[in-house]
This record gives sequence, C-alpha cells and structure tokens, in this order.
Amino acid sequence: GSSAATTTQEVFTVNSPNVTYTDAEIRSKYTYRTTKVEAGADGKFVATPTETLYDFKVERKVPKTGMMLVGWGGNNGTTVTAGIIANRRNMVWETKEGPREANYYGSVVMGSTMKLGTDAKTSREINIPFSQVLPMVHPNDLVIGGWDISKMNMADAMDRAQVLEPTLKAQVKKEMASMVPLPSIYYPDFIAANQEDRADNVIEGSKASMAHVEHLRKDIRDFKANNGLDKVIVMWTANTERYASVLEGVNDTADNILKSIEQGHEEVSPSSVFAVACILEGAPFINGSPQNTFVPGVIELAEKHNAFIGGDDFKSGQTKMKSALVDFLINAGIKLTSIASYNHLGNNDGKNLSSQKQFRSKEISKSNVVDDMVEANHVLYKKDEHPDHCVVIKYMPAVADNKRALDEYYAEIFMGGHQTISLFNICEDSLLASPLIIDLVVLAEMMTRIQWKDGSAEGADYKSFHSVLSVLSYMLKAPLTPPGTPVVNSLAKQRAALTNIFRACVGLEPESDMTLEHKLF
Ligand code: NAI
Ligand code: DG6
Repeated sequence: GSSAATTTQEVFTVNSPNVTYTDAEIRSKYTYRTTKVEAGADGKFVATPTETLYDFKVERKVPKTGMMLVGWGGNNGTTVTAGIIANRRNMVWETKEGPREANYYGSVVMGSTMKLGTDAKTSREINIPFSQVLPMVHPNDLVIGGWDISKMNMADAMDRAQVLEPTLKAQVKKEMASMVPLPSIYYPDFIAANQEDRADNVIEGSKASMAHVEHLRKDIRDFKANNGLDKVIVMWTANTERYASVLEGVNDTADNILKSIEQGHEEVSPSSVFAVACILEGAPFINGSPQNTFVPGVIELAEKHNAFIGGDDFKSGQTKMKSALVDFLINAGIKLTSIASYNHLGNNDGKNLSSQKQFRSKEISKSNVVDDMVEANHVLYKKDEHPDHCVVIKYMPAVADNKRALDEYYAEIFMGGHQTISLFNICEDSLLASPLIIDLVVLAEMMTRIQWKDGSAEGADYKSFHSVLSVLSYMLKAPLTPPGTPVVNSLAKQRAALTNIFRACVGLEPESDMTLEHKLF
C-alpha cells in the first residue's frame, strides 16, 4: 500500500504575551506554582504558596530519528518493528473476525488525547491528540535497527515470537527478512543458562571491555551515518539480567565503572556496557528490563556527560493496573491489606525468568510499586506498615506470548468488613510492550529538544532536564529518578506530570480539572 502521511500539522498556537514562536523555536515564560510546608513551633504546619519563574525553549524541527533496540530479535523487538512497518504502509489484513488495520493503540503519544481548554463559544472541552502538544517524531518515521545475540533474521524471529497474525506477517515478511540484528555482547552469567542456544551472534569476549564499548559506539555512529540520521535512541529490550552487585571501588562512581570495564570486572553487566557506550556517544539510553543497569557509577557518568537515561522495566499489564488500582483504593480511603500477583507465560521472557536470579530482578521491580501510595496515607497505615504483597511468575510454554496475570486485592472496609477484588488479565505481552517502546523513544527524543533556564536570573544559560528522565515513569515499573528525589508510582500522577510539563513548555497552565467555569456562574 501507499505510505501513511506523517507530517505533523500544528493544531494550535498559544495566544499569550508569555509565549513566542520563531521558525526554529517555541519559547515560553512559565510561572511554576507550588506549596512549601514548614512545621510551626506549635506543631502545626504552615503552608506557603510559592512561585518560581522558568523560561522554556522547544526546538521545533523534528529530527530524523533512529531507534536501536538491544534484543531486536526478541518478541518485543520483532513485534514493534512489524507494527511500525504495518502502520507506515497502512496495512490491512484478514483475521477470523474480519479485516484489521494497523493502529497505535496502547501508545499514550499516538492513542490518547489531552484537554487543550474549553471552547470560547460553547464551553465544551477541546481535546487534542497527545502527539500534537509539542512537535514530536511520528513513529512511522523511525528508522529501526539493533543488536541481538541471536542472528536470526527479523522475519524468522517474528515467526519464532508467535505474536502476530499470519496474514499480517505475510505482508511484512519480505522487508523483515532483509533486517538482521548486529552481533551483540554476551556475558553468560547475567542471563539464564537456558538462553545459551540462542547465542550465535556474539562479539568476541565474555566480560566487559573498552573494546566492547568502542564496538557498540561505532555501531551507533555507523547506523546514524548510513541512514542519514540526526539522532539515535537506544532501548534495552533484551533478556532480563541478574542484578549486578554494587561494590565500592567497582561501580559506585563514574571513574570506577570505566576502570572496571577496562579491567573486565565480572560485576559489569552487558546492559551497563550498552548504557556506558550510549552515554559516551550522546545517545539517550532506556532500560526496558528490571535489572540494575543503572548502578551509581553509570548514573554519575550520565550526569557528567549530560546524557539522557531512563528506566527501569516496561510497565505493561499487571503493574499498570496495580499503579492505577492501588492509587484508587487508598485515595478512596479503603485500606488495602494484601496483593497476591500470579503470572504464567510461555514466551522466551518466561523461559529466562524461570531462572531464580533473573526472576529476582523482576520480583523487585514488580514489588516496589505501591510504596509511595501507602506511605502517603498515614490515616490508614501506621509508620512502616505495608500491605502484604507477593509476586509469582511461572513458565508455561503452551500459552506462549499470551501472558496470564491473576491478581487478588484484599482490603479492609467500613466497620471491619472486607472487599476482595480479583483480576484476570490475558493478552499478548508483546502487544502491550511495543507501544510503550514507541512512547519511550518518542518522548525521550522530545526531551532532547526542550531546554530551560531560571526565569528570574539575568543572563542565565539554557540547560537540559536532569540526565535521569523520570518524566518517562508512566511507561516504567520501577521509575529511575535523579539521585535523592522521590519515586512516584501513581499512574495518574505520572501522566499528569508528563502532560503538565509538556503544557508548561508552550506556556499553558497545568490541567487542574477544577472547571470553575461550570460551577461559578
Ligand atoms: P525475548 O526473550 O523474546 O527477547 C529478548 C531478546 O534479547 C532475545 O532475542 C535475546 O536473544 C536477546 N538478548 C539477550 N541478551 C542480549 C544481549 N546481551 N544483547 C543483545 N541481545 C540480547 O523477550 P521479550 O518478551 O521481547 O522481552 C524483552 C525484555 O523486556 C525482557 O527483559 C522482559 O522482561 C522485558 N519486559 C517485557 C514486557 C512485555 O510485556 N513483553 C514488559 C516488561 C518488561
Ligand atoms: C511475567 O510477569 C513476565 C514479565 O516480563 C511481565 O510480563 C512484564 O514485566 C510485564 O509486567 P507487568 O507487571 O507490567 O504486567
């Protein structure tokens, strides 16, 4: 079929003395309003509204962008690639339920809207596609590449994944067959032993080295040059690794991690080597798996180089529900007392997670997701009191990518009563994860074109957001935040932060949902 149009038409301009448009930039003067709280001498709080002035600057030209996936030949890598090709070509395919057409359902950027404001004449809400609040890359335009320790071409790897309909696969097969992942680094101790038979596309050397860092940097540079790209975003969607031990003198500082890579220290994981290569190359790097890729030394290195990093672990199904449902229950004043989360799945991710150390990485990222919401409610929970929470994952080959997630939420309600909520969530795991990959790439790229400066200081310089992109939290189970800053797990707060920061960049107030215009007249 014909190629889909991707040029983003600007659907609105902001009419404000604080906002200016040039061909190259949108500039806004923004007043950030928040509340500082102090405990008074009488033990009561004093809340003081505060205002901070910021200048934001957004580069308008959408760059030609590449997306390089580590683990490209896996279920997520093949599914997101086929999905983008299908969208690019407006494909339609037959299923037993009738024809289906390519879409971006499940992507916040491509599938959701945000309220721009109220219609001046009718008072109705005007909503715009999320993708149009700022000038973002269209996923159809992403040039895709990447690495895998398996050399299978992408068409065969797509068959191996058992995710997409045969009628769709037939249409993308030829293009996918021409794509073959670059060889990657493989340190067997970090992923399950049951993955070994896949590893036939491996760069020489089974522990970290500067040669590996340089090899990966060159891969990124070559990909950029060969495709005429302005930017490359790299995403880890390879197997879940075991945790790396965080050791003094080894991976605790930027200098030490570089030294440990040079010395081939056994606690440096492949994902950390990829992260370091990307930081040094200035390519944003996002970790879609749960392991501690971002040991303190890697974070410090990113800060030193003003490079963007984000993670950890795609938040696709069970955890996304959890970070919405727990928020709802606790904010409704209902005392959640336990969560039991069972999963079984039969894809290669499940096979890798059947190994204890890799499972442990996932157990950690799936378990810490309610802490802040519990801690915020000292009416329901005493200090250090938590709901019981257990996470189980079992490998069940027959169900393939159709992961089953069973959750029981048990809560205490009025007057000693109980409420039990049972959820049974079934779907192709990779069809949930692929749109998140797209969102993470598009949003990370967008963040590279936003700059800010202190709006009250004469002559202040523009700079970027902090290296750790916590603004990506909505898509991630265990959001990485700048050192010393709080983690926010509530899905609603994560979305509000993202949309309101983007609104601020074009000089719009946060969406408060007060709608006083409908209440005071
Ligand atoms: P997969 O097992 O199908 O794909 C992973 C790929 O990574 C494989 O092709 C493997 O050969 C490759 N690989 C392993 N080590 C590598 C290395 N050092 N360099 C390059 N390639 C390497 O797994 P899937 O389902 O695509 O998931 C990928 C990751 O995303 C897993 O860690 C999983 O836990 C995580 N994830 C997946 C979600 C989902 O819904 N599918 C959601 C959340 C996280
Ligand atoms: C079993 O839970 C396998 C995992 O890789 C998950 O499917 C994946 O991390 C998605 O997790 P969640 O909790 O967002 O559904």
